[in-house]
Amino acid sequence: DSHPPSYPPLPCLPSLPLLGSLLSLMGDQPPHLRFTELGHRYGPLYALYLGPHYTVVVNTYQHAREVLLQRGKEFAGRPKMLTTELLTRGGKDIAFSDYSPLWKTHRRLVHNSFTLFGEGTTKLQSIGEAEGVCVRGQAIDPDPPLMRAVTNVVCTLVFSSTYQSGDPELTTVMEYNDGIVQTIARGGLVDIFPWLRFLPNQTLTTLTECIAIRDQLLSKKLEEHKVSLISGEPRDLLDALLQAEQEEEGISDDHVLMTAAEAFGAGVETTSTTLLWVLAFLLHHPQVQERVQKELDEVVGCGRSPDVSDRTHLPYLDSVINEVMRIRPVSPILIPHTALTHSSIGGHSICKGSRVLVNMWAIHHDPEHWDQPEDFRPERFLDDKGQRFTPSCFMPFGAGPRVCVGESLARLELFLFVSGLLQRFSFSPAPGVPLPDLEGRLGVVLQPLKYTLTVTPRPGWEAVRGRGCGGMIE
Ligand code: HEM
Ligand code: PLO
Repeated sequence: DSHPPSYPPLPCLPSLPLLGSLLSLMGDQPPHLRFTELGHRYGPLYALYLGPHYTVVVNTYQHAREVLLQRGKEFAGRPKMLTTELLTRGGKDIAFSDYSPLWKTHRRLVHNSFTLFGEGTTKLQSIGEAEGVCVRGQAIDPDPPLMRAVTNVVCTLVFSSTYQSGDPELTTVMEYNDGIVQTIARGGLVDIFPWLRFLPNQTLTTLTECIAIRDQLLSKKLEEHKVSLISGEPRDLLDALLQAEQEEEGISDDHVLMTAAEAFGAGVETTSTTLLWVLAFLLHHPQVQERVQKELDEVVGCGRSPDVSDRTHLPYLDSVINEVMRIRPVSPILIPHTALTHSSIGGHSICKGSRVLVNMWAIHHDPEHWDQPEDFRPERFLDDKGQRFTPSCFMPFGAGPRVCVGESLARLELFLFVSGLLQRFSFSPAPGVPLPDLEGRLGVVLQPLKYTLTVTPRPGWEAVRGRGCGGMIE
């Protein structure tokens, strides 16, 4: 298949030498909304130039299925971008690594290790209790305590360590992480025109500093693990990777570090962001919160914490989590894909090396597939018997060869956190403070803007402080 198939080319946005179609993208609108709107003007499948890079934008479920599933392997490449090359030491990770044998190995190792240490074992069971979030009735910013709780879970799986609130190492982790999130791969100009790195550039300075702090912390963890590793008895993901380094060809310390760091970064950022969206929507929809709590009271009661085995009996809770991931996908345009060979989408030829952006936002808001897509309606994910129902055009984790490796872990974590929180607490808007903005801001993930809320222990849970809770204030 060395020749492009002879199908008609795609409609292409107007483009200038050097700049490409960047003029059409200028404005305040975040890319996922802009791409959706351009789809209304040019048709749902079109191409544009991001600087020199020919980029295809996919806005419908049909075409996304071709790219991710039917011809998933042909579109499983990743472009090289300056910021992610810096972050991953030249693609020695999973998410930003091009299609390669090592990418496959890393996926398998992370997947197996999460199955071993996360899902179905006791390591995660206890998070509901250990990380329960406590408060007194004043307005608080839910971000730091949620972030700490989620960081601890992921830290347990990756490094076997947990942090008390106020631990300086935890503060360091949260700070460098935030710095990376603010500067990495935001469709920023240095990723389009790498020569801009030779001019003074605040994004790159911040990113480089944060990466240096991350590297120092990681090297320490790596050395500690190397000393204490017992062959055949991995304690966590880092052990599993180190063991693979000894047994398999081609894995270096750099690969181990980058893959562990990425699982850590992805685990923390995505889960905490989704939880913030859940709480933001519950503040707007108090009746949804009440219905989740009613379901929890009936199925779990208040004598014990919800655990994995309750999940099948809590379909409404699941539908709320799904509806949040539909209406505000944390990764609205996934990660850019590239065509590894000449291929086609929707009967149009796509040349090898083309970049492909799958606009999951447009798919999750497509009126062809969703009735009143802008409304928050968890019942979409239930059938008429109140049982789970998942429309196939719901793909918050992507699909195919590049599907999120953390999907089942993420789902389990979201379930344990949301059920644990709503069993014990009610969340309401702080008096006199506006409801959270629901537009959000697109960085490397789609985050809600900062907001505050009040937390009230539910009847029976007033004395919950002092029972090992994480501490939402204090
Ligand atoms: C990739 C979503 C949690 C690790 C992805 C992609 C999406 C996604 C959309 C890109 C798929 C593509 O490019 O086609 C989410 C969501 C999460 C979540 C919505 C939680 C709500 C996690 C967690 C981990 C993780 C907990 C932990 C390790 C990864 C990795 C990739 C990835 C390593 C890259 C896969 C590859 O390129 O082969 N995720 N994710 N994610 N995710 Fe997640
Ligand atoms: C988050 C900040 C960390 O310091 C580094 C990091 C690693 C992996 C990235 C993650 C960040 C953001 C969310 C990403 C994840 C890989 C897959 C995930 C992009 C940058 C998503 C949602 O696609």
